Amino acid sequence: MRRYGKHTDEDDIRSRPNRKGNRPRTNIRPKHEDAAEGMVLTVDRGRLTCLVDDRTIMAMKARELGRKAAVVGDRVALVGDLSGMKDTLARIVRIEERSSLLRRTADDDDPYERVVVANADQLAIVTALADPEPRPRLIDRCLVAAYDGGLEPLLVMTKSDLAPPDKLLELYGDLDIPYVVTSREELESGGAADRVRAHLDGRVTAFVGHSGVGKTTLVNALVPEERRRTTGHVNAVTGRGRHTTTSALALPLGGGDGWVVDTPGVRSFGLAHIDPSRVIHAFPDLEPGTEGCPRACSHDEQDCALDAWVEEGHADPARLYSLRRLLATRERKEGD
Ligand SMILES: Nc1nc2c(ncn2[C@@H]2O[C@H](COP(=O)(O)OP(=O)(O)OP(=O)(O)O)[C@@H](O)[C@H]2O)c(=O)[nH]1
Ligand SMILES: [Mg+2]
Ligand SMILES: [Zn+2]
Repeated sequence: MRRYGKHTDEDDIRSRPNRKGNRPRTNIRPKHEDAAEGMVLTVDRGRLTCLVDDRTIMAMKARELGRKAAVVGDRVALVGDLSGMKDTLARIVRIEERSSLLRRTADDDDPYERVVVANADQLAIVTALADPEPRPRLIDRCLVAAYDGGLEPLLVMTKSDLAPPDKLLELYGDLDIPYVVTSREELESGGAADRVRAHLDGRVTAFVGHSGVGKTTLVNALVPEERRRTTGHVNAVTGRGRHTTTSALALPLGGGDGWVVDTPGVRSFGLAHIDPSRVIHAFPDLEPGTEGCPRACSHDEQDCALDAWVEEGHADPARLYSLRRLLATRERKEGD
């Protein structure tokens, strides 16, 4: 996997301008060839906090980027004041190509697409076993968004001190998706962080889920306090005195070389941007069976070839059931 920010070899960045001697001579200088490489840690009203080498600097988007917006996890090229000193502002002149993109819409009719995070390789779908109640349809939607965006899913079930995980495990235990169950007690002993961390090392993991499921609690258990402090993130305090996350924030994992991205709680995970025909790509074990399907088969209709194919024993029937459930959830309007 690619290393970001802190893990980037500084010498590598500094020596880059010298390397142009190896390239054929040309009079056309690439724009901003002396720009520094950085990673977007958080975005707050047009101000982006970026990690450049070991410094946290504030930046804004340069006019030349037009309507293109940088999001958390983006690798960007920065010019201008890169000192990171108070009241300085660098300019982001380029957004590098993204390896993945987690997107959602507020609901399925919403044409406005929100990019949640760029360049994550894993999506931790966090669900509380109680308070708030688990919402399987929201989980299914997050799964579709993960597969569609090129992220591997991880299920995290929190608050097992309040309710047992049995029902959810019945639904998701056999889907070949890694999962972790955590409790208040294990949070305090450090056991929860250890078991989640085992899935995070060397990867960029975005934590998503309904508000109050325990995403920030978990992220805080995974990232040592001094690392959290450097980004100076401020969370809003709700009327009930609870802290709720208001913007996505990338943090370097403690005791490993991965990244975790905490995100604000969502009510729904709209999939308006996702073409249902792409959902099948999340099921490589079923995909060969679609060869016998009628043209433009939804894979959720009478003539779909998958039923016969699975009956012949080419794939686990539970997988077809799972595909159909995801396709059906895509059609529903409600997020829960
Ligand atoms: N009983 C119990 N409570 C937990 C557990 N994990 C988190 N909590 C509590 O759940 C509440 C919400 O936790 P947060 O971490 O703020 O939830 P969040 O998912 O970040 O919420 P948003 O930022 O609003 O999306 C807090 O009061 C936590 O102390 C758990 O395993 N068991
Ligand atoms: Mg939070
Ligand atoms: Zn089909």
